[in-house]
Amino acid sequence: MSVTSVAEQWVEQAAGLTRPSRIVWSDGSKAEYESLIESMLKDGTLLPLNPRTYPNCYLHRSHPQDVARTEQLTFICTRERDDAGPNNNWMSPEDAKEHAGGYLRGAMRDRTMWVVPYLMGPAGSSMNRVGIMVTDSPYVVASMHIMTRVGPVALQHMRSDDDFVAGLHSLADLSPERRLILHFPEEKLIWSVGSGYGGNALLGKKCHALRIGSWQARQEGWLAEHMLIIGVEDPEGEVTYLAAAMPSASGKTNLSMAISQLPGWRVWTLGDDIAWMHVDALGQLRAINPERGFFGVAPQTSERTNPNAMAMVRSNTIFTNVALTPSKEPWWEGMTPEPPAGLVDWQGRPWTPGGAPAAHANSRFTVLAQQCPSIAPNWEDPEGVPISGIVFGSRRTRTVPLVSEGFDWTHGVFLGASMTTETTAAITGQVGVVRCDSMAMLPFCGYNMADYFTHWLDTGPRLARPPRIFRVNWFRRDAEGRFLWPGYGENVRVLRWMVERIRGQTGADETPIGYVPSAGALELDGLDMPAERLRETLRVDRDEWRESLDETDRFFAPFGPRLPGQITASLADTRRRFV
Ligand code: OXD
Ligand code: MN
Repeated sequence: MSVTSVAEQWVEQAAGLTRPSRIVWSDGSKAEYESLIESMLKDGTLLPLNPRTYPNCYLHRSHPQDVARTEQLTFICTRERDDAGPNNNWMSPEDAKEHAGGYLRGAMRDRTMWVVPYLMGPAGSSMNRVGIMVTDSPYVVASMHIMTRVGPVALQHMRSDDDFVAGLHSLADLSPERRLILHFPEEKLIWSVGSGYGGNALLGKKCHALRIGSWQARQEGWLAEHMLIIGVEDPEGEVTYLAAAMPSASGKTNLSMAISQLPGWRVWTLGDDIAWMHVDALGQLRAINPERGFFGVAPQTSERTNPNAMAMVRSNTIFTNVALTPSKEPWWEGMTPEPPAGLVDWQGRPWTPGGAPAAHANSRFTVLAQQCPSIAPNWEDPEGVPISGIVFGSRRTRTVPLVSEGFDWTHGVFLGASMTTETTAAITGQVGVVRCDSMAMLPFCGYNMADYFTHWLDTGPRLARPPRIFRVNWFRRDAEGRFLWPGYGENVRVLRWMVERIRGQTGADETPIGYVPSAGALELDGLDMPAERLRETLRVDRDEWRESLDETDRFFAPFGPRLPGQITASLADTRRRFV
């Protein structure tokens, strides 16, 4: 299929507003990528890294005030305010367009407007979706090449003339005062102005695959989730697929690429951030990764925490806001125990140890998924993979045990809805502030989250064998503040317990919050884990939980009567079980 008249009209409209000097349709080819890189090297948007040790790798330094997602400037623009819900900032579509229209009018004057048709999901899959974005940022076009499938392949997958999510992106003047990230789910439309940062500007990712995607998923009966996808292979070679939601800074990318410390077991990577999940004709939940690459956080990635990621970023990678060594290699906090001498910080200034971090805390790498040594051979299977377990992560010093399993689908949805995370000193200066982040979707759900919980609850009965739902917390600490569980590759021991639960092969003890592994059920061979310490990692404490359930109650309150009765009932049942 060639460009449709609807798409052409939309591009004309976008050009009419932004007035570019030139319009170029992106073809997604290698030659196009190379010429984008060349032009960015010429104008200083990219710096070359050491071609011997980091071939085809580049460093991009963003505007210092444009380094992260800006949730306060992100809006869901539905006709009815309640459809966006208390979980979103809301603006009426008219106000939003008037406001942002002012920033966008003439914003591409003397610039090239790239038209980027992109496909989210593997070619040939009934679960994939098309977007067409326009942008005046070559960095965004090159990054879209890595993160999505760009070019004719996208247009070929349109199922009708208007079967695409339209995205208008302009850097404009990059001013935070004139920045807005707007979603119009009723029009399948995104407007993003004033930011070149990935989460704001690579429109396929958070804007399309999660915010507009979650809206479409509810209408069409599927799930668009902020989840990694992994395959856990047992010693006999059988693979069980899991999807997992984790709040930020909870080791999601690390888990998706974990190297098993448990002999005979291995983890296959299918995705590190987003899962689109559909119920197939047999009632099986199946997941695809809509993305083609990883846009991962660099700091704390190391040979110890994630050797697969370290290997995959050694070539063909765009780094953003990392520090630079004198031999033109990237560096970030946590990469090596000691910083190398002579670093230049993320803003290009000579760096002195002991001051501000050399790499920005949200510095990133952008790289094709196929470069990951643990990428699953079937990660682009158009049919997706069958999901047997769903995992909700918490980051909590106290209260939440290492692992537990929900009683059933409804209880599992409650576990996801009441997911919590704790801020660290690095984030707020105040340790231990507990926040609710339902299904890790709080910043990404494109509609009222009460309706999102209802949609999850409604999905259960459509499944022949609903996946088991688990909750994990790798971050519980002892009285001295030490982590109780070693984490990283040892987390595979927990994954193994999940797989054995799914297969009905292992035991569990019932607690008020769900099932926890019974004595001996977690494989601990080779691990220094005295019985007392294990008990502490799995302990369910009545007083801690009562406090936590009060927090959950406070989080649910703004949703009012729209909150599904089953969620309220699950909370009340949990309270009752603690009496
Ligand atoms: C991400 C995020 O970049 O969740 O994946 O912010
Ligand atoms: Mn994410």
